[in-house]
Amino acid sequence: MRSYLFFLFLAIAPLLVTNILSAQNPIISDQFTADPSARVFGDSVYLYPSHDILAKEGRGRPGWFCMEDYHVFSSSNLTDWTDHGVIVSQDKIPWANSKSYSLWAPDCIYKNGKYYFYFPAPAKDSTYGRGFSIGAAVSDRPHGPFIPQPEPIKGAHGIDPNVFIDKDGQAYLYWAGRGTRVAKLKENMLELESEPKVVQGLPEKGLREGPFLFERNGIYYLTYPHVQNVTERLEYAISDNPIGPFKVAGVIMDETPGCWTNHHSIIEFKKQWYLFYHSSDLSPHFDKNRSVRIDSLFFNEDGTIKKVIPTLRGVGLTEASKKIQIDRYSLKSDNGASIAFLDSLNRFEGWKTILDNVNAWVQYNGIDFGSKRYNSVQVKALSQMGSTLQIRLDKADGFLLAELKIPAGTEWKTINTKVLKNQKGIHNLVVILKGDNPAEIDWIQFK
Ligand code: FUB
Repeated sequence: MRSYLFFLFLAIAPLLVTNILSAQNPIISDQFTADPSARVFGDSVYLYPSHDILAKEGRGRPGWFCMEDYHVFSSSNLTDWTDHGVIVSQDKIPWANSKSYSLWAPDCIYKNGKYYFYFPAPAKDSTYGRGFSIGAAVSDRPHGPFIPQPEPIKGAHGIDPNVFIDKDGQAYLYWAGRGTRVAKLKENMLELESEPKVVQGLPEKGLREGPFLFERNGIYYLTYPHVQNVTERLEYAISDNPIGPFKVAGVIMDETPGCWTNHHSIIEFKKQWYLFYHSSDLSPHFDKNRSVRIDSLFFNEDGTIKKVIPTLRGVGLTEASKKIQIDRYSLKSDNGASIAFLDSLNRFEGWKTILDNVNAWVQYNGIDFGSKRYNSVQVKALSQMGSTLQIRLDKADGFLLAELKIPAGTEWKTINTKVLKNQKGIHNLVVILKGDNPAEIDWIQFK
């Protein structure tokens, strides 16, 4: 009976810690997340990021990276993310230093009915060598529970593990450790089958870390953050072989202002390619507390990758019946439109849009009205002197969907207004300030 209850608990544990988040960029807004390794398992995307926390005396090294555990998140639409809770923590890894607060960038892969989660961590004693070792934890399900192996992987010293399984079933482990390294993995996915080799053909100068390999149409893309100038940018090299030699092919994403690191993964999901990366949206003045973003990625005819321009809007559709956070805009007017934190002391509260010039606007793309009837729209807004907003469809001079008056006051108000025409399908929205009095907007929602 006791063992039955134990297995029942294991089965329902992930449900108990589930937390559903709805987001644009950054996609996780209730905690810091970094180093995103995204994987498609079944018809969902699973996200295995690092989990940044703020170091303080007695917990990590203040001013530096600080991570004590890993969460896993999943989504079937790239907009609504479920947090399945902690899957591995530093005090549960038999070989790791339980006080290092250095669980850096992980990865996860599926093989023969099991999910293998790879992560770097400093070992608790020198038996395993100095610096970071790479370990694995195994589960029957993508969201765990994951059981860490008793020992790290022999011969894999460094950070940022990434696993690729080729069409013939051979698995390769890549990592960063005195150069970008690669070795074949044994069938058991837990031991190296070949001596680690330094990958040839990558830039010689400037720090390189976070390798991520994928294959498309017979081309092997080795993608990596690299400090070519001042901070990391995402670059790639190509080969006809997963172990190279590679040829540098270009830049995927330029340096991100305000965040020294970048770290990424690339997946194809429902016939679209996506780049997962990180920035410091929720911690603009301290770039060791990062946040994961997603943007679409496109290829040229010849297989080269088009540069990705980071957006706030991110990817996926937003249902009209949900709170539409227009501060994650797709476009905005040159003058009079800006964003700010709702509460600078609690940035997890998110952002607001500020319109303070007549005719200033923001545009939010990809709202799904489906086939429901929406008769009214609600706006949470604040205007000290009182102002008028227009909501237009698709473009700044598009159909006037609603006009609403925000009464003067210093408190946030939720204003309900009739929608002038019922909408169906997918549209963009433009929110425009009419008159001279500034307005702040938290969200918009159709009823
Ligand atoms: O998150 C800690 C380290 O920062 C990662 O391992 C690197 O890739 C960089 O993102």
